[in-house]
Amino acid sequence: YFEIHAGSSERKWSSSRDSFFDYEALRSLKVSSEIQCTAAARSDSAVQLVVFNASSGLCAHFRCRLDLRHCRKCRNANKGAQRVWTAGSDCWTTVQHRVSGSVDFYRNWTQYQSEFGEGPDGNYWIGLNSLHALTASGPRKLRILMKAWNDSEHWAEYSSFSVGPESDNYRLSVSGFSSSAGIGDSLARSNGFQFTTKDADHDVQATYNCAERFVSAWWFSNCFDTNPNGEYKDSASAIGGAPNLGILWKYPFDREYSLKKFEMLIF
Ligand SMILES: [Ca+2]
Repeated sequence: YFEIHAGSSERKWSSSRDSFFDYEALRSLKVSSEIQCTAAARSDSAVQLVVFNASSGLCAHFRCRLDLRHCRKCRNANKGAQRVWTAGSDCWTTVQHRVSGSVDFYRNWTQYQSEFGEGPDGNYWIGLNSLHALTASGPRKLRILMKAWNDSEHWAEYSSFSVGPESDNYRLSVSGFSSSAGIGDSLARSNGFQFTTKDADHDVQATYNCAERFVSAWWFSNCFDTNPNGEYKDSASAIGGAPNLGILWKYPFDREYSLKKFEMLIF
């Protein structure tokens, strides 16, 4: 027996081609229609995705992995993915992503102003001009997803994120930190600082260029507690090498640990 309510308090479900990667199964049940499948999810706010198989009558409910409230990523098409329904039509836009060493991130100012890489599913940078444009009308949420070499996954979130204009060298404003267990605020040290590349030193380290010394490009102060655009290290060299080189998030990984995967998304 399922009660179906229409009304403003009910969550809206949108058809989607999301892959299941960011979700984990909560339960499955037998129902007779997709409407019943979504209605059955109504009382459980953790459910963020539903799948209904019309031939078997099987309805499955999924929630976001990592205890996130909302995990849907903006993607043009996940070709081949099953047709599913997700709660709401909003999604998180990937602005930076590291998954391997196949794209060089040690680039100059002009290159960092624009998009480069393999697209949001691969190694990717959306570009400083886009970051400014996306946050110019008001701050957005920033979410950071991290995967360590033991395959544990972690997140950090900032309730307010914005990037200034080119005339102010894309100054970063970030605040409102929260995170999964054990993750500390490693971006605070970059708050209020301009962007620096190897050919454009806007950091506050007087004797050298932080981007040049740490083979990266970032909102450096003197210099950083996180270095997402550092060199990608493979499993053999990611842990225990020279400090400050690699994809760092200091709290709690510290400065001799380069993460396996790193992704920044805004909402
Ligand atoms: Ca400097």
